[in-house]
Amino acid sequence: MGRLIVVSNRVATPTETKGSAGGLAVGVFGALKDAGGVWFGWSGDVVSETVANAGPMLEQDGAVTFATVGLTRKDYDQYYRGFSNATLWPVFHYRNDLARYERDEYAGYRRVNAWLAHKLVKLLEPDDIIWIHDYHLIPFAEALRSEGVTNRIGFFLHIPFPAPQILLNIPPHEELVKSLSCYDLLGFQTATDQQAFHDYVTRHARGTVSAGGIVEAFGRKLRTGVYRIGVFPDEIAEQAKRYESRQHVLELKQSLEGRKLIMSVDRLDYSKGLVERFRAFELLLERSPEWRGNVTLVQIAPPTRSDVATYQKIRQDLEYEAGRINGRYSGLDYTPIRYLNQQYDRWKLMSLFRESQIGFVTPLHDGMNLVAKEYVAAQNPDDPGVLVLSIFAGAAAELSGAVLVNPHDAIGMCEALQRALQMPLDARQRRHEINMAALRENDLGVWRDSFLRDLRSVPVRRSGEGGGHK
Ligand code: GDG
Repeated sequence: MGRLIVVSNRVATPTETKGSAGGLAVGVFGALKDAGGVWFGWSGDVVSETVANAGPMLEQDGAVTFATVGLTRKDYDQYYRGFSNATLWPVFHYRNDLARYERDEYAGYRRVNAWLAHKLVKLLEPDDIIWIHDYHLIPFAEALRSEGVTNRIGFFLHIPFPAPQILLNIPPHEELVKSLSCYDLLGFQTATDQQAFHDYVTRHARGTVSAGGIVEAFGRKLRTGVYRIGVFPDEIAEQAKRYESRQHVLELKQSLEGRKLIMSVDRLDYSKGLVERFRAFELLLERSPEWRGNVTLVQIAPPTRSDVATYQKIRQDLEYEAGRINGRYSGLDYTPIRYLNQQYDRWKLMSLFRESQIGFVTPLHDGMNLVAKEYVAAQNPDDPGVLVLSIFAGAAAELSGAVLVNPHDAIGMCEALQRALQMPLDARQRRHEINMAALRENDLGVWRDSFLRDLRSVPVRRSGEGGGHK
C-alpha cells in the first residue's frame, strides 16, 4: 500500500492530532499514521517572501511528516482572505449578497495553488495517493497534473456544493469545475451536494453522468461519491461523562439555579444562523412568559476570519441582538442569553453538552455540522437532551431523531424549542437511540476509510496522462 499524502489549507500540529482538536484532525491523522505519509499545507503564518520560498518546514512524528509553508501577505490577502473566504465561502453557502469577486484575488488563488503544488511535488513518491481537502484547494490537482504527477488524487469538499444557478454567480465557474474534473475522485458531504455537481456538469459543461457517479466532462473521466463525515461517538460519550463533575460544569449548574439549559456552539460565521437563533429564543420568551427566568441559552461562538469584513459585521449584529434581548428579559439574577466569544477546551464543550436539555443547531447552510453530531454523542442515555436541528445542515439527512426546523421560520423554531423543553423522557430516549445508531453506523473511521478505499480503487493513470486537460 502506498503512502497517504493529505493536503489541507491548514495543517494541524502534532499536538492537536493527539485529541485536543478532535474531529477531522484526529480522523485524518489516524489514516496517516496507518499508511505513513505527509500532511502538507499552510502553517497559519504570514511571512516574508524569502521565508515562504525557503519552506516547507518539516516535522516528523512517527511515520508522519508534517510539512508546512508560510504565506506572504499578498498571497494571504488574495488566496485566503480574498477568493477563498470572500468569494467561494459565501457563494457556496448561498450568500451571493455577501460575496465579492475580484479578478486579481482569483489570479492569486490560482497562483498560490500552483505554488503549493510545486512545493509538494518534491515530496511525492510514485505510489503515493493524494487526498486534497476543501474549497481553498480546488485547482490543486490541475496544478499537480501540469507538473506531470500521475498519482491518484482525490478531493473532499467539506462545505455544500451550490446549485448551478448559484454557482454561476462566480464568473470563472467553468474554470473551477474544469479544475475539479482533474481529480480522480470527488467526495461530497450529502447526496444533494453531489447532485448539484452533476447538474452543473450536465447542464453547463455538456458532460454526462452515469451509474456509480461516473462523470465525463472536459475530456476527462472521474468518479463522484457521498462520504458523510462523522465523529467517534463512543469516545465523545466517554469524554463527556468523565468530565461531568469538573469544576466548570458544577459552576454552570449552580449558576443556572435549576433553569433549563439550551446549548449552542459555532464558529462565529454568518452561515451558522446565529441571528435567527437568537430571535427564535427571544420569541420563546415573548410568547411563553412561563419560560422567562426559567431557561438560559448559552451560545459559545469563537471568532474566526475576523479580518474579513462580513465577519466583523456578523459579530456586531450578534452583539447588538444579544444586548437587546438581554436588556428586554434580564432580571437582577437572570440573563437569558450568555454569549461567549471565546474558544473552550473540547472536553469542556462535551461536558456542557451533556448538562443541557437542548442542543440548538440552526445553520442557514452547512456541509455537515459536526457540532450536531457531537451534541448527540455527548448526551447521557438515561436522561438525554434533544437536538433541535436545521434542515439545511448536512447532518439532518442522517439524524432522524432530531427535531428538525427551518431557520427562516422563527415561530416554527420557537415551537420546536417548546416541544423539546417539554418532551417526556421516553420520547427523548427513543430519539437519542435513533441518532446514536446513525452516528455509530457512519462514524469518522467509516468516512475516512470508504473515501480512501474508493480512491485506491481508481485505475492509475498511465504516464503522459498527467498533464492538463486532454
Ligand atoms: C466545516 C464545514 C463540516 C467550535 N467551537 C469550539 C470548537 N469547535 C469545534 C466543534 C466542531 C468544529 O469546531 C466545527 O465543526 P462544524 O462541522 O460544526 O463546522 P465548520 O467549522 O464550519 O466545519 C462543516 C466540517 O467542516 C467538517 O467536514 O461539518 O459543514 O463548514 O468539532 O466542536 N472546539 C473547541 N473549542 C471551541 O470553542 N475546542
